[in-house]
Amino acid sequence: MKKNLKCFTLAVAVVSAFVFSACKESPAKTATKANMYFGVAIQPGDILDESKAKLIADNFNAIVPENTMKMVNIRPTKTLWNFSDMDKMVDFAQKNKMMVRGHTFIWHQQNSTIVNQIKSREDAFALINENINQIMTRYKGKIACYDVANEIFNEDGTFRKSLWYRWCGTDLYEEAFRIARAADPDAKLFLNDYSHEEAGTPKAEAFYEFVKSMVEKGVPIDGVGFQLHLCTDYGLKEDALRENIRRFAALGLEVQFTEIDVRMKMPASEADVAKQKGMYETLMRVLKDEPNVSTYMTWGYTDANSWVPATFHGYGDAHLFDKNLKAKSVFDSLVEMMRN
Ligand code: 9MR
Repeated sequence: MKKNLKCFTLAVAVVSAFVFSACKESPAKTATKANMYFGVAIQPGDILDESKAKLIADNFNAIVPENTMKMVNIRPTKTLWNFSDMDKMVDFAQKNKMMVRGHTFIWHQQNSTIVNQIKSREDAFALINENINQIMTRYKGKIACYDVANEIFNEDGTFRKSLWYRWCGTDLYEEAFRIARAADPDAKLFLNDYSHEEAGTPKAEAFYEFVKSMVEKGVPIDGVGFQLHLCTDYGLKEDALRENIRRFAALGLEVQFTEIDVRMKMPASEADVAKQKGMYETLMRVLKDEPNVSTYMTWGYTDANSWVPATFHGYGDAHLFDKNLKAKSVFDSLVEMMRN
């Protein structure tokens, strides 16, 4: 009798575990149901490792190559195109029904040595034209949106004196959007930047005015990227963020949160951990409220492999999964917010 009871209890436990796991929806699915993109920047190794690939596919419904599509990697020399890592990422995304962001065509960093051969404005236009056409033709219908240009402003609101700007002024930026529109008319085209998310700063104002002028001239731009590399030391001014988002909405533009992370001074205090959670949550709440925001991309998923400590010495733990790839409570909270 006792043995029968034991068997019965065991059977009930097994069945309930099965039912529970069958019903438990993955965060990726939750995001899709919520009609939003919850994504992550990945590196080629992430999808070669089975357990990391599963973690990414289960928890996110969008990806962006952290470095793979940058010129230095995808076109290391004039005649050498290295599409293999990008192809793998795009295949991975297709298999798992994930959206892909393309990042990025025009930037002042991670260019290949081809740029040293630029001797004229025409050379600069020709190179960007080739790069955009090659990449967007190859991934037509598979990459949903692109950062056509990235980080073209300084903090004081002047244009960054990159090699692109020195050769072409702002003409190249605008032309790149036209080239991209022609290459894949269905892809959405973005201008992306950091520290311009809160209305009222010199950079935010200059960025907005430039984008407004593009819209007025009929340059084919669909939206703007707010990178949102945040730090608990500075917090986040929600009102100024919303004000900025709304003025882009008034121009008919989408805003995507493109590179979210929230770094903390290490070792992190309990207060900072709570503040970090609050900042991630604020962004999710803003996304849910503002109709022209539906993309929440995080810049890397784990503290084990992060660009943050190398760039901001003494800072870290900026991501949603810890060094052991365990989801932090902030991650669960974001999923809960997407669910409701
Ligand atoms: O995360 C990227 C890191 O691995 C690279 O070494 C670095 C090179 O500058 O670029 C990082 O990604 C940047 C992104 O492309 C644009 N916005 C800022 C990101 C963090 O620096």
